[in-house]
Amino acid sequence: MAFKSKYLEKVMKDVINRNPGETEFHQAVSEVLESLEYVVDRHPEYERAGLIERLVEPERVVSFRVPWVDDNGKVHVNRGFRVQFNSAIGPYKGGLRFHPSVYQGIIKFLGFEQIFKNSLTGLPIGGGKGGSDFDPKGKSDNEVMNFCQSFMTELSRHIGADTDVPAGDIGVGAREIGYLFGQYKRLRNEFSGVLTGKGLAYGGSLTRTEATGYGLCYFTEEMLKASGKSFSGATVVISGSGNVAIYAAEKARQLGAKVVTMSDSNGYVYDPDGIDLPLVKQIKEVERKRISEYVKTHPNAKYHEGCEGIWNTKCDIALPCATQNELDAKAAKTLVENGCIAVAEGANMPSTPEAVEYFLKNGVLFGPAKAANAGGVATSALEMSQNSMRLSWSFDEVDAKLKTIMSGIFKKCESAANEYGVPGNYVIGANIAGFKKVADAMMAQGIV
Ligand code: NDP
Ligand code: 2IT
Repeated sequence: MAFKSKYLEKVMKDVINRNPGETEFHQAVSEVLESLEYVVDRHPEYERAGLIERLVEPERVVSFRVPWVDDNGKVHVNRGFRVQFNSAIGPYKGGLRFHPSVYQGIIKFLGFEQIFKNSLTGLPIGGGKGGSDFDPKGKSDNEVMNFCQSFMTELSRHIGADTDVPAGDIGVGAREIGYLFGQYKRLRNEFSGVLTGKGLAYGGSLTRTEATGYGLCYFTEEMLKASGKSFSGATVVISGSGNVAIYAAEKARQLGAKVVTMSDSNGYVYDPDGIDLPLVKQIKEVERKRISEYVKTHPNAKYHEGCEGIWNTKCDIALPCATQNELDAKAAKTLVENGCIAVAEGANMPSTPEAVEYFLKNGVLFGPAKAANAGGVATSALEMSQNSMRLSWSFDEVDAKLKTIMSGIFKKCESAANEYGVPGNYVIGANIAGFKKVADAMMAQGIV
């Protein structure tokens, strides 16, 4: 992590010293600051205004106790977070993650990434993220409801339709959003668009469920098209089997590709005939079971324990859609050796910095998370628009807007990369394009 700019070097050092142990947060900041080397040289006014120092310090961090009672009457205590990172261009916006690995460093990395992602969408949303170390796996619906109600009882003090609008992420889907929304409405006596990803019966938007996965494929298709390639006839490896993975697989197939893998945190399935998506939806969305169930009805498919082996599968396109740092340098090398031409990140920060560097050095088309997976939050912003208007758009209307937004994001990444002399480097392109709008707004609003 050697910076040419003394200013950025100092900011990075301070981030490490002031946020001890938050390694994922350090990683996310370091990746953005590396791209900003290109910008700070041209804009000395940023240093005078302490702009980068302010950007890396959340506007507000809320951490709270979440007590809840299980079905046997036993009391549990989890920890809840909401990091309101940056509101320069709109109300804080970003998901909630419920997973045992959650601690402040994870929520801060996600909230920091969200600032630039949300800016890239072109819509008026600031950056935030929240969550808890609660594990919904193996809990009854009643236990999940008890937890969500307790979590919202505190969170409701800090959010609002014009202040901060949470949504889903790992472990938070339609069920959890429903319980959270119900509790907010009850506490505030207010029916508002305070959460997105809501059910269609109570203010949700069509296409939101599909949006991150579909958007990922729209972005990837644009990236492929710019190099004269496409999804058509391609073999695709997808990791994860949650919301993002499932709808990425659905769209990749619609675009003519064959998806051969899906995974969960226990292992992965390889199906040479192409993944049977209705079955995956049944196992994961309806029954909430493990992906290993898949092979019980598909004798041609093979289940492998452990997740790392998934990247040894020969493919043209890889879409990591599970979690952070799931794809390392060794995996990147294997993918390249096996002829992979494109990687686009459905998950947030799934590739390690070394893997990203390897892809870029070896001419792999690389779509970074904050651009490639922005379709989810963009459609959340469309849900907010519909809530404000008290109207609902059709599936096709929202899908068409999503497609336009994703191709707009690709163009922003492409042209920023060209402008700064690194054509094809969409990592630098996304970071700079996302940063600029936020920086302009922060400069205009004074020292706040
Ligand atoms: P889900 O909870 O629906 O699915 C998560 C999937 O990833 C599951 O298959 C899960 O397996 C797997 N997974 C989770 N943690 C790990 C881990 N530590 N190691 C291996 N596999 C793991 O979440 P989403 O699909 O919503 O989110 C997936 C990724 O996409 C995350 O990085 C999220 O931040 C990102 N994202 C989500 C958006 C959204 O709209 N939902 C928008 C943009 C990005 P298991 O069931 O075993 O836990
Ligand atoms: O990482 C993400 O962009 C999300 N989890 C979606 C956030 C949102 O507000 O829809």
